[in-house]
Amino acid sequence: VAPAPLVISTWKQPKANAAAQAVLDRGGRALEAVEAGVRIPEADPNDTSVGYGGLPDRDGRVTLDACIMDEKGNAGSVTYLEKIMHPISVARAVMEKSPHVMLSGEGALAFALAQGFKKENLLTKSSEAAWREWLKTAKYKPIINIERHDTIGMLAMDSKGDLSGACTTSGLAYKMNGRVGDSPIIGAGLFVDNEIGGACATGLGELVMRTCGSFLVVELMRQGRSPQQACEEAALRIVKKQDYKEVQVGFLATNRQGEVGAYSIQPGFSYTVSRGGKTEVLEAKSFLG
Ligand code: SD4
Repeated sequence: VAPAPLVISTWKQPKANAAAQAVLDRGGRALEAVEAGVRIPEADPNDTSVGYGGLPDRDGRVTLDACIMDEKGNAGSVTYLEKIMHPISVARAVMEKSPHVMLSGEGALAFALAQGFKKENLLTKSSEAAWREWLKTAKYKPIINIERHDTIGMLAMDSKGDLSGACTTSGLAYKMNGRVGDSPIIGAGLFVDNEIGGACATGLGELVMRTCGSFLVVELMRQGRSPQQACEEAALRIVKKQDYKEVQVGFLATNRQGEVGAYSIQPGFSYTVSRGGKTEVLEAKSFLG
């Protein structure tokens, strides 16, 4: 199989992959592809873990985290961004049009508005209803493998063999107000090094942040591990030190040769691979599988 073009994403994301693939098919950059790809779940009100329709924090606020990295090692990120449907595009604007890597909260929103993004209400009726229902017991227990389409992390390789990645989420439902997860943190939720490969993570961000998960996967590949071996070792690093029994973390990675690896703690982590005109949803091997 030719290594590129290639699109891989966390969870079952055939529509997102198709949007990214379309960019690569017309010769576009991997960066353009991952942005176009993850904008699909961001705009989907039925995806309750990303963008519009995302479940709110415990105060009823939808707060979004996203980051993006290109083949030159440039990076952009937004955290705790409210009222903007496409945080990934704001992250890209931070990367390309600001002197910074990460903007947060009100500052990120002001920057987005100055860049021409529009303010929108992202809390759908059904997400609001779910939150009101949750308030009755108000027990915080992150759910494993939410509906099998969750936070999206996406990596793409274009026809030049260049790699880019994107990650976007509304974070964990009913998190504390102000909580930021792994997804917008370069090296935790996403890392790309064009010389080696790229990795992204999904699941309970606290576990990923404590181990710089995606950076670790890329560094393990640098030391000679295959993407599969690297994802497994990064997950093992987590289970050795942290309480993993009832939570999920999944890693997904590719190297420059276009080999793909995925591994999770709990069974049920699916991922989507598009290459050579074919898209497949696969289930990762898991520690407890
Ligand atoms: C977070 N890692 O905010 C995200 C959530 C996620 O699958 O990936 N859910 O911690």
